[in-house]
Amino acid sequence: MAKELPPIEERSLWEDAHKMLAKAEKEGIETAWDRLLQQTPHCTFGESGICCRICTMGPCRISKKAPLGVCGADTDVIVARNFGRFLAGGAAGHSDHGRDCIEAFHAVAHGETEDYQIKDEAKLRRIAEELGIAVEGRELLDIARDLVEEFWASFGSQRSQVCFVSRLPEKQQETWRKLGITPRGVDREITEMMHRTHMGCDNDAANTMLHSARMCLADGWAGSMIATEISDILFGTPKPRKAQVNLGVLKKDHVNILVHGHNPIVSEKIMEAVNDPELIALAKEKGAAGINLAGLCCTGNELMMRQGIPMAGNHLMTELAIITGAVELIVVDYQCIMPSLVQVGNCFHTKMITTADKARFTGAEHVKFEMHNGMDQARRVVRMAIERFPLRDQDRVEIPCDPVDIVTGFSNEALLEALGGTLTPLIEAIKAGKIRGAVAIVGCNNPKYKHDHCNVNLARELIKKDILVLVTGCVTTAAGKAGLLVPEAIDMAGPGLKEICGALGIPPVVHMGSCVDNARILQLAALLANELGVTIADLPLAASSPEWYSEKAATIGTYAVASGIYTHLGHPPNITGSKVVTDLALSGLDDLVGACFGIEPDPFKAADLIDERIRQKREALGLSA
Ligand code: XCC
Ligand code: SF4
Repeated sequence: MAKELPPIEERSLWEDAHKMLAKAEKEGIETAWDRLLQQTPHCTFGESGICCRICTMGPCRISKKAPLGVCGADTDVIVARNFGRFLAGGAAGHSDHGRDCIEAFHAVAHGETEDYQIKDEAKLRRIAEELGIAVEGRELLDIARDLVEEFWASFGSQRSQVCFVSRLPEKQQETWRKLGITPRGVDREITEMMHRTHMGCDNDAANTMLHSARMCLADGWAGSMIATEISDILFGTPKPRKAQVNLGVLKKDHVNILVHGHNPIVSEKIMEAVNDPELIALAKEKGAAGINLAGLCCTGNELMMRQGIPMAGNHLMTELAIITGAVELIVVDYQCIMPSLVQVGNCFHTKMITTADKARFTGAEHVKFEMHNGMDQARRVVRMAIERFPLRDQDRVEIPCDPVDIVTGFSNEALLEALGGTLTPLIEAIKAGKIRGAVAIVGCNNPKYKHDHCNVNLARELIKKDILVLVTGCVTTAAGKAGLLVPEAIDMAGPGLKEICGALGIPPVVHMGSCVDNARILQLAALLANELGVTIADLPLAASSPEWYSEKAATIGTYAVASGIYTHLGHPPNITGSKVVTDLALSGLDDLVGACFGIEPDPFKAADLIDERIRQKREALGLSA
């Protein structure tokens, strides 16, 4: 049992984190690392997934002495049910975010708001056409209304499959149909998971696992994909642009506002409000040089991808950002927001504002954002931040470093443009072995690891092996801070990758967005598979989430595997108490969907594991290893 915290340098890879952890210690402010120590050792029943709380004949814990729950459920059933519900939480999170995007799009299409507009008309028309909606000679809003209905239909169970399954190669659709895992409707699959895992329903672990796959596919190919496509339509499809990352993006002489959460619907309006000349004048009246906006986590990714707004930090940097003492206000929507931010804010003058009725925090102030009042509410929030500037104690402010430059904005549209309009140059580079494959490194931070050590080192090792790396979510900030998201990073890449990225003027590690934007990577995989006349499982692709923590990350991993993409995780989900479930995850799924999970905490060994997988896929395609 760990009795004390590791030294500060062992808790994070970064200087900005070290300095803020030292400041926290000096000022007696508790962080996630302190609380992890208090929670260690963790409950081993929970860790291996063999504690069942599904009914009140229990709770039941499985042991040698008591191998069955009161109802007779064994460890396999219990673990599969627990894991299914865990994944349901992740699918619900992304997909409810997607639903909020449809509501916004609905309001725009029906003229119910002036605060949101259609920014990318061409993308709206393109997607409508792709989904079989007539576009010729029709008004934009007419098309938009039809597209809204198409998206709503992917949430219920009105159709035999969600809309974007059509993006997959026919052969792969056939595999899913045979296995019975074609997702029918986002809400239907999540609800069915809750039903199946009620006491006395699905008591066959493998069968529950198959439904897990189907439900996660509904998230990837509908909930998340719809969120991404609508966000592009409403706020613009990302294009390559410069931005900056780390705590150095905060400014000592400015009013600093942080946006945290996931959905761009709130943060985009805050960004408009900070540029309002009246509010800038007010900030100056209060003694500030101006208003500075920075992002955290995924809403930070959304703003950075589209608008170049700087990123203050990823998941484990959120408490530390407040500890700079320079933040007037943090405005949040939902997901991955530690409740401790209220407590840390109370140690300073930092105010926390919540905006969604489904994510309120005791101790924070609630400013409800709705479609018809988004802009007014955003101005109100920015004004509150400005009013707090005079309360700041400048003697306690410490901005620990200078920001690092990055290039962001690689939507599939932008990637295609960089390639000259077709995938051919990329495919040729893959065939020639100059780019041996591609790996998406995605997901979170977890204080059980040295912060960002695995995220960064895995990316570094893979590009050395001529493997293109795509990043989203909290791995983005890690890669950015390590200097991997600029074209000059090709100097750290193998010769083939260096040549190709150098010719295209792109970094060897490409930022593709937030966590829902992993759907962009699914789409890219499908485009490549269709172009080559194979399935996604045949491609030299892999995914990895080295420092994951959330239900959503597990759901992403599961839809990646079910889509045919081998997925590495730094540590297993809480399933190790069941041999059936663990074997399925680590190998059995390979026979069914052509991919499985691999577990390895060491990033250097993980790079070899992934490299070996890519080697096999290349050989099967008749390409040099
Ligand atoms: Fe959350 Fe998306 Fe994980 Fe970061 S990467 S800690 S889920 S913010 Ni999604
Ligand atoms: Fe126990 Fe079965 Fe109830 Fe779970 S469902 S708590 S194993 S009796």
